[in-house]
Amino acid sequence: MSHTFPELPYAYDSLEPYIDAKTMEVHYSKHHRTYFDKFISAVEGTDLASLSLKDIFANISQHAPAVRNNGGGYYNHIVYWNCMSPNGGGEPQGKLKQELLSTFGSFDEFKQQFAQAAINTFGSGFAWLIVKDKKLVITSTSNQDNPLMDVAQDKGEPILALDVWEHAYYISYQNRRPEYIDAWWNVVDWDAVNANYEAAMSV
Ligand code: MN3
Repeated sequence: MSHTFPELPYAYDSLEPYIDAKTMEVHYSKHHRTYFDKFISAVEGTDLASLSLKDIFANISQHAPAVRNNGGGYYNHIVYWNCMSPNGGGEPQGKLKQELLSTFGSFDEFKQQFAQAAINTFGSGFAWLIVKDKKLVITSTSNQDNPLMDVAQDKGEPILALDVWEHAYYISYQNRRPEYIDAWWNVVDWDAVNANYEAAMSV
């Protein structure tokens, strides 16, 4: 298993005005890059070097904090980047839309519950939409944990990630996390989330 640092799938300034270019540049080229580099250092020369991230996460409680924190940071940001697009926003279509409606009653109700989970995440962490036992579940994790980890309260396959670390929004929004979340809906790439959903359901 070889790990690579992924390209950002769009330009730093392409999510403006919702997420500013400076935030994206620092977040991707500094924060994400550092998680990746430290993850590689933590697993290099160990038995973990040949394992997939998912296999590592499945037993994360048995590994060093550096693997948990940096492996999580490496993976979580990939999901977060890939769920956003300059052409995002609007509403989901396809099978995901049907499942969101049957689980939450309406798209607005889903958005409210997801935003609340993100707002209520104490300190640094992520809000997630996951597929757990073929059902959609909203959950959140602290620091760089994620729902693939054996330590997670709700375990499942992540299909949508929202980074609520202050580094994700502080330049534009300072302490106003709810404003960042409101803006973020405008860049969510529902086609990508729907694809994640269909992939998770076909496992
Ligand atoms: Mn981050």
